[in-house]
Amino acid sequence: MALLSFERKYRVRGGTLIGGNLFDFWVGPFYVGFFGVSTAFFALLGTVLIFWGASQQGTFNPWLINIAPPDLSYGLGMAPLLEGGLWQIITICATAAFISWALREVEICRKLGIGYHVPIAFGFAILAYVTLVIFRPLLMGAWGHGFPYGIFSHLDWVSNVGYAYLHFHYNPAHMLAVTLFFTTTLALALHGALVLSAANPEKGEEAMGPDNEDTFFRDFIGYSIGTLGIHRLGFLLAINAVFWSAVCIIISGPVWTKGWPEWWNWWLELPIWPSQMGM
Ligand code: UQ2
Repeated sequence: MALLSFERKYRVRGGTLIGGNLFDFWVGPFYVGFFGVSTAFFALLGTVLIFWGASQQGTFNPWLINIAPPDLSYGLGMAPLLEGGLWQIITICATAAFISWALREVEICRKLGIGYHVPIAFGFAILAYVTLVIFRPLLMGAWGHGFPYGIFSHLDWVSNVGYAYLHFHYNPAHMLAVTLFFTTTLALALHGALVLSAANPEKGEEAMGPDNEDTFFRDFIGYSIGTLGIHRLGFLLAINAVFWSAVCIIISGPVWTKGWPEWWNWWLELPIWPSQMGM
């Protein structure tokens, strides 16, 4: 279907989750909706607060701006604005903006009658953020365990938290997450390369399709996962990379407080070793 006639077909009322027809319209190419308005509201408020915080700290150098969470001594209470309270409000704004954005995706999916795969995928990204600044601080008993909002400052936080567990690469969930991230890039490189190789021929040559793509991989490794399959695989690899990242940080502190290398002592403590049986 031509794009213009398709737009007329899908730009219909309905499918909204809240507010009925209130914000059910487009501005230029963009669907607005209740959640478009709430995204804009929270994103703008959060951004203004970051700039205000920067002004109070005396630097607008983008590398050095740092909005830090409260001191651990504030626990799970509210802190004064310039002692972490700003971070708390900005965290609320960011979370509300991200969730609004996901729900706007849901409304567009409903209008189009397509599946919810895109908002579900984005939901995993939201989960990663919320795990770091809400779930883990809640489980640890202080908002001060959230990461600071700043370019260098958040890098320092990652390094410090990593070293607090001696060597984060020994965290088994971290191992899984890293492996999934690498496998995700492998899958996308294979997929992107394969599609370009067939569908983007030299000038004057015919474009080729799935038959050639399948045949390449059948000749190469005896197996083709298929054109739909590669996208299912990519989706699963990507959301699992994010999921296991969330697991690896949520277990660091709330579940395991010692160094991660030491976790592997379970292997030496199995009752299959003579030394464990006093032999
Ligand atoms: C494929 C296929 C595609 C692809 C790719 C494959 C025609 C256009 C990349 C090959 C992928 C395989 C065999 C899976 C590799 C497994 C991992 C874990 C990376 O068969 O169908 O569609 O893009």
